[in-house]
Amino acid sequence: GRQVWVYDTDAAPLDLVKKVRSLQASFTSNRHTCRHSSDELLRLQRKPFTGADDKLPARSSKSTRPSADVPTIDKHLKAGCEFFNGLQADDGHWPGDYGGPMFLMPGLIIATWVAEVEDEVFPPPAKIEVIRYLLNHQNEDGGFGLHIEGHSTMFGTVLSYVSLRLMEVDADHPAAKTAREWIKERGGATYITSWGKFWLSILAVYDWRGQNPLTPEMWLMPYSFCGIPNYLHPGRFWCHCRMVYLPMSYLYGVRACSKFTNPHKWRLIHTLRTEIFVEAFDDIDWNKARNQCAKEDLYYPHPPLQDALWYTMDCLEDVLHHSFVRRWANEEVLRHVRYEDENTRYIDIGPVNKVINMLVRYFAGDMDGFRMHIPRIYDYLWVAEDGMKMQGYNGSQLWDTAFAVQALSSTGLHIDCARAIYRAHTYMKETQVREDCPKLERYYRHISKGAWPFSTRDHGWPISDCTAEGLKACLGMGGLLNVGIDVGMMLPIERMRDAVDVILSFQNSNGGCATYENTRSFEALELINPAETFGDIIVDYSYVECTSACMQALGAFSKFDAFYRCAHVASFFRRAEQYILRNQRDDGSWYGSWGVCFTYAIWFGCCGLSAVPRKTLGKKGATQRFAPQTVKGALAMRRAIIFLLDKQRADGGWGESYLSCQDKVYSQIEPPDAPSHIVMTSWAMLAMMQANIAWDTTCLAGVEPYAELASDAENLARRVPQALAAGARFLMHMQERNGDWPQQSISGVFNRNCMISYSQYRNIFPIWALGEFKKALKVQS
Ligand code: LAN
Repeated sequence: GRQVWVYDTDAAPLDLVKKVRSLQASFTSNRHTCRHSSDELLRLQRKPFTGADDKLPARSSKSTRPSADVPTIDKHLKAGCEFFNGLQADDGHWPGDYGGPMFLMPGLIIATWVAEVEDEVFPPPAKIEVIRYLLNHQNEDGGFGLHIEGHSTMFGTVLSYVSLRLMEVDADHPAAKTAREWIKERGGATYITSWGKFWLSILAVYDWRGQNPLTPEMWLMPYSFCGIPNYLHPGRFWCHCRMVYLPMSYLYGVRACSKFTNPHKWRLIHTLRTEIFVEAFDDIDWNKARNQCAKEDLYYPHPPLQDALWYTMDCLEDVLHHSFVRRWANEEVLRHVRYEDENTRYIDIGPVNKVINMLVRYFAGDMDGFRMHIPRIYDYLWVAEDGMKMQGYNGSQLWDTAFAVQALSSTGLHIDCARAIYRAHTYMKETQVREDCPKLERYYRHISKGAWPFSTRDHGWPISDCTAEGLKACLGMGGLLNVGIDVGMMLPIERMRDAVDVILSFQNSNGGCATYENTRSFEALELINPAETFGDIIVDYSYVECTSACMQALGAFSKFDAFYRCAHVASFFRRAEQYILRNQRDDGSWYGSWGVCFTYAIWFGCCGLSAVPRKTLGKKGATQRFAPQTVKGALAMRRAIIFLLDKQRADGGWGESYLSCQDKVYSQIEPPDAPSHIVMTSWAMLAMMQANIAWDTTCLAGVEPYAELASDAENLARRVPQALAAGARFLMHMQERNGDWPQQSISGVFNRNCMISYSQYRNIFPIWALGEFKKALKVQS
């Protein structure tokens, strides 16, 4: 699954050095035409893959849209699958762009520059693409966002500006000038968020005194004392949060910053110090700067309690910094950093700790460890039409492949897709994690044997819903035995049971599942979230998406092996269903934390509820009825469908804006007559079809307490198929002539406020929704 871009020198007769120079000096951004969501540019990227001529007729006008009948759908599905299967890599996964956040590339640029390996990591062709990327994502007002579609923020602008300058872009370059103006108009770089302050301190263009304490001593606290859990211990934080603050605390603890022997570099640092602040560097009041943050960046403002805490810690810092405890703490932190590096084969859990861990090894003088990091940098870099970016992970390989298998299987085009499915299955099998990491407790790790990660086996961190989707995809192979996948190739039952063990282990006391681990502390801890731009990062909470995926996997597994830990599975379902029901909003929707947004979560909500095994009441032969908890589920799904029906747009599709995620209120893509979103249309359709199947009204008619359900049934039974047909026609209408679908606005999210691209979704989900819709039509006829 490893994805590494290599520059093909034979294919580029250009004088690269000259080209870099010209980019640095005068290249004007083509941002107005080269946006992430531009259809035109994506076609440029995708064309070479297909080799096939146009398979579908030119896009028709609204009145003559493709009709939603089985032969037409089949034609579109065939074209869609052929195109999509052409993108599959030999090892069975679908490589793709997992960019979006804008604060990742600057971290890497600063780290490589400080550790003096920038020319090795960014040779001239890479440099061209990095500059292109940064310029392409500058906003019209001169600033840069937190992510590619976001409004300008101090965090994005200062870091991107500094990156351009480290890439030797001239200070007089129009992009640099406008960015600098943006920064200065808003009070200068002291208003950058705490993570920005961290990066600038490493670069020596900011003073560590202007940073709230990142005390490494927190790692010396006991995890629990006398059996009483210490809920403040970092080992109880969400793994992404703790793995970022871990190496940060080391670098803070030793006040790491660039020590240059190179006069050219020193000069640049001094120039930067004059460029990004409004006052002279030596006049900056660092104590005041500690808590400054631009209003554009503020998503989670510090509560006063937090400021009091940092103030106290800051007073303690003078003592701690020079004490033996600091050395002791740093050593402990270093052990954790090494453990993380080694157990992820130097990929590390994410793009932020990857780069900071690398710097820790550098500043600890461990040059062997540092060098081990270098080859794994490329796993994070991706080249697309907008340039070279640092991705949000080392890829989304397993996640996309698991969905792709389910989508392709739904089409019924088993012969056309046999090879792709077979190869994908191989990838799934290879990627399942086969063993736990060593010394789990010592390093606060959860079990991983049997789990699937999000990307590759080398990365290896187990995730609840990745395990669930992985297991679902592997189980689905059972239905494809007649198309070249024989029983011997199936994932062995012991390994499926390992996956079930992992899934069961993920359930929290509230019935839900979190992401990588169980919830280990309380929501109140969010009060000490110091990252102003992100929400809900301190604790690993339960999520509707993760819980639902686990329910679906267990549901699929229990059809296959009904007796394995069946009591535990039954109790899992009972509690998980309660969790999902409790988290439904009054309007019938669920809030989505990892995709945009309500549409995504409603899909999961409905799939989770419909996975609950149907218990029937009454004697054999008599009218069979749902067990009460399942009827509650049916009612909940009905409310969700009504919510979706209300949101359908005039063109037949659904289109939710990323603003839903940050505002937590449903918002439509603007303007109202803009085309709907193919991915959200697919999620909405999948949700409605899922709910419809599970919601078997005939069982309920005449059953007194549930009469409400049956009463409205006819009305819905008419509206839902119409809505589905309109959705299907919209999806087919939007398809490109070569079988691809256009890339539209961004559809992934994390920590409420930062968006992330899932570039395979535009093929996977329309195929899946059309596949299921075709099945539903066939059942009907
Ligand atoms: C991801 C990507 C996958 C995602 C799903 C599996 C889809 C989700 O259902 C559970 C959460 C998870 C695993 C997830 C969590 C947050 C991640 C790791 C990311 C969105 C990819 C990048 C992001 C990570 C936190 C980015 C680094 C930024 C920090 C604030 C540390």
